[in-house]
Amino acid sequence: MKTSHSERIARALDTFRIELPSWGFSNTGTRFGKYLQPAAALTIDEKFSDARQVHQLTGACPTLALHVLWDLPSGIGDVDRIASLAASRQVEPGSINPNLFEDQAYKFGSFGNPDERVRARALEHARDSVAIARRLRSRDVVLWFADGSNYPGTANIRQRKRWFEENLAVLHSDLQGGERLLVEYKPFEPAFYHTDIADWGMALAFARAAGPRARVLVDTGHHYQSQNIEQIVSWLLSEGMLGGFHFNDRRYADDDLTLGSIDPYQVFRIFHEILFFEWESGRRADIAYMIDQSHNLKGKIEAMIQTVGYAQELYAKAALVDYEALASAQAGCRLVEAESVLRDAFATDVRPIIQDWRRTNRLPVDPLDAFRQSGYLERITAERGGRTSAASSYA
Ligand code: PSV
Ligand code: MN
Repeated sequence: MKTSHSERIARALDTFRIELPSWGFSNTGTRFGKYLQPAAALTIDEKFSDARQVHQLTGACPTLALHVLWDLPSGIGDVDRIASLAASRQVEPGSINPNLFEDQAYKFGSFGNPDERVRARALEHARDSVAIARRLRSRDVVLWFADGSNYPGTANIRQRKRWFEENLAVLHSDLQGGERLLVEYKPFEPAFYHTDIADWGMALAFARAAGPRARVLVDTGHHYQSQNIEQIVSWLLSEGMLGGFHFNDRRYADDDLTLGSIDPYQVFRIFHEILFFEWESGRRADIAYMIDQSHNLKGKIEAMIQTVGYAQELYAKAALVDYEALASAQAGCRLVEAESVLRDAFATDVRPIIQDWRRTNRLPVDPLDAFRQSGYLERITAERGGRTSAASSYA
């Protein structure tokens, strides 16, 4: 007997977790400036507190990604404070993100900098980040490099690749047990001629060169227009090298728009490839799902709650794909039938089933409405609103 839609969705949502980014709760902007929000979090305590709201209302976000420079400015010296904040807010520290791009020393790169002293300094910061992750019992260190160049001929691309490989191998040798390095790629910004890890192939090569505990991280905003992201996902799954996601949507480039707000079908297709892989292989893909969005105009906590809801919806739709029917239609080259299997799942209105799942799990049926009714926003706006400081980070 086939499992019902409700059972399939409940099984999918019971295990679906998505990490929140600490930087998503603070004031951010574009290179043209910031519009400050009175309720934005300025301190790490406030970021944990806001993350807790999102987790309590959605039940899906037990961890908060931390950016070392922004959240642990004293590095390892901040670990005890973070650990006790996390315990009191009941949100665990999530992935640890070294910052290898804001210091003036990194003007011409970090791991790829021609100056050996800068490469050593960048490595030291990354190693500190591994130590921080261990102390906080965080599994993943996420490496994103702004390294690259703006003009042809100005950088020795092959030499920089070797320098990256050297530092990554040393960093990897620090890892123990289940600890992982996730290598993120991005083809543009802040460098506009070449970036040292421009695409998934380069990230894969670096992850492999680093060692067995390294994987690739796919940030959905870090692709060229119309790139087939779900194919990249399938390949990384098949290679056993997909470590995690930074989810966001985009219209043009790395726009940090709400997941699924522009192209929900693409997010569905990504989730489908993962769940199809799990069905075929009979095992769960070990993937860290994370949000990487900084909202300039939307209320930050509302935007996160909305994002988690969209993620759950699209994941639930993907869980409805009839794999037997799909596999059979694919094998028989019945194209219209195969495509329709996906379209049928995508077209299903899963919202009532998700509401039931929330009821069963003693969660608010409408998390956004519950947030608006809770008075939390009014309270933090009053408490935080008097501050004029713009001392928060860009993302
Ligand atoms: C870079 O665009 C990125 O996607 C990296 O993941 C950073 O850690 C994050 O955004 C915040 O700047
Ligand atoms: Mn990212």
